[in-house]
Amino acid sequence: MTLVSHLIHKFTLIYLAVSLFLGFSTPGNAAPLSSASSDPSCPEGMVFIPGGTFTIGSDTHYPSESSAGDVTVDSFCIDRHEVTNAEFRQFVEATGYKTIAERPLPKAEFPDLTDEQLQPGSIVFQPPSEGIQQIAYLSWWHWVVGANWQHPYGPDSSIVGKDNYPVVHIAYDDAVAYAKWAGKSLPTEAQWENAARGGLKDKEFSWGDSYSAKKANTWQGLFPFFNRKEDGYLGPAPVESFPPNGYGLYDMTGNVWELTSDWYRVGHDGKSHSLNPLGPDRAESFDPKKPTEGAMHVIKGGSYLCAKNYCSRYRPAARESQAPDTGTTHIGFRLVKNL
Ligand SMILES: [Ca+2]
Ligand SMILES: [Ca+2]
Repeated sequence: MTLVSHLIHKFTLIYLAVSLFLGFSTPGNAAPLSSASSDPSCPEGMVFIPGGTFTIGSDTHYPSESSAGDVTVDSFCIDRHEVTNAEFRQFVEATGYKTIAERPLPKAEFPDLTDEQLQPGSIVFQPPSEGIQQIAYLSWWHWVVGANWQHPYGPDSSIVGKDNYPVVHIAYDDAVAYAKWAGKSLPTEAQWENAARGGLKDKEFSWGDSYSAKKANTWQGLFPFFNRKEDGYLGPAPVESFPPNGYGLYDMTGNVWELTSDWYRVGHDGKSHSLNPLGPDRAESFDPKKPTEGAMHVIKGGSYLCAKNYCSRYRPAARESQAPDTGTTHIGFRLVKNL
């Protein structure tokens, strides 16, 4: 059973199965390894990331991030910011592409659903009503008919005036279609994490060792009830609203989660000392927190919904799993060009 069918059947969202415990702080003590430079082989809007060895994962946070190990990646180029609504619109206008959220659910895959339930839609974050202080686990996610990249919160919402916001409600195949059109690819998890670390070694965050609301768009306060909005944003922010990391990349922490090409399994076992590591094969992809959902991809970086009390995944090592057929209001992507 996929996520979508599960949602529609149960009317309760099981989406990001996240841990409720806090993230732990791990002081690092190393200096920057190197800094990125412009490179003529990188297209406009992309940043050159020098190849090298870095430590992927963490042994002091969520179990899904261990075992940490040294891996090596070749040089590559990566988008300076998350793919924006304006950029995605160019692709749609050039190709006529319809995202998965804009297509009716296939009857063959969901034979038990009525025509009404097969209507196009996507998964939207809806916070509890004001004053409510208890809520069922994960019940802040709702299937909304008519929600898609052009209408992020449903048919009455729009992205007019939001050209430079990250595109959302992008499922994996949508990102792959965009990448093919753009002549680029989705990053592997190793590429993404290396880029997110910004040349720092053994640091908890992409800027150093201490959390800061001023460094990235996350959630300050008790999720999902209270957001103090100390970073200025309740929802997504326009790309490049926060300082770049050491490689000149924006929003590698927070704003929206970013898809990678790796299939998900808990942990990094087997990757240590490898060159350009990939995730497991699709057949081996599994997340025990979501046992009915089959193979899933790794997403990275956390989002504007990540808070200290819940999903403290606004760190380069952090990772989550995401069903390939499903987007949400807080998942987007950026691309790489392999050299
Ligand atoms: Ca925020
Ligand atoms: Ca991001």
